[in-house]
Amino acid sequence: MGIDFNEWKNLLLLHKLALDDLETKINITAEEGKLLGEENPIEHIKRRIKTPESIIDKLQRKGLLVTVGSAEANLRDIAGIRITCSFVSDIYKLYEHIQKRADIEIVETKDYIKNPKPNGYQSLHVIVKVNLHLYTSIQPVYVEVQLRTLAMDFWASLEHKIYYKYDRQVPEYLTQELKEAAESITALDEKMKNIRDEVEVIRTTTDQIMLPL
Ligand code: 0O2
Repeated sequence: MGIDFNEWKNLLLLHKLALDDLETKINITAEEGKLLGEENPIEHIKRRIKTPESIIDKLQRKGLLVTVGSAEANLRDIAGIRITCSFVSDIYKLYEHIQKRADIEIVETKDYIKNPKPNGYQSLHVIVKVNLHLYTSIQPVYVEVQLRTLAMDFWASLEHKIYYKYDRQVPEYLTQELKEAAESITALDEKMKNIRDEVEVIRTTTDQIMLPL
């Protein structure tokens, strides 16, 4: 039986609007940071809305009722936003900011940076609830926010391609290599942080020397 796209249209539209809303909030924060002379913690933002096929697939995998109502009640990642940062510290800085905001409610946090998945996957996952102010009502909508570094993103996108290329049955030697690559990613993130800290020390020392007496 085919999918009745009309049935899903409203659900997907709500999630699109929630993404618009959240992305604007995050961009305002980044712009404000620039005004205050801070470095922008965000490298880039990507967003996606699950297709009806992928929503149905997930409901079936979880043994849930395959209806629009069931998707709305049970899934919290129909809308997803991925924020890529240069440094791990930027991720936690943004996370703290989201925690403090009164207009975004954090519902669940999964820290795969402090506790990577067994395959090496790293990211900070945060399910948030935004209240969408519509004409006639205020509609709560869930969005999955994934925060990761550029290096983590590089790893995850390659792993994702390999996972689907091998139809979820990745050969053991590749799994092992991906795990090793994930360890290198952690080491690289740490090294980049140290370089940034060193540059920061030089910059503040130079600023002090340049200060008029
Ligand atoms: P897509 O195409 O990105 O939307 P749940 O959502 O609770 O049923 P789970 O696994 O507990 O399932 O959720 P979790 O851990 O928060 O991960 C959900 C999303 O994180 C995935 O979405 C991926 O985007 C990403 N992710 C999680 N684990 C991995 C991994 O091992 N490798 C890569 N590359 N990405 C991962 P979707 O819906 O699977 O896919």
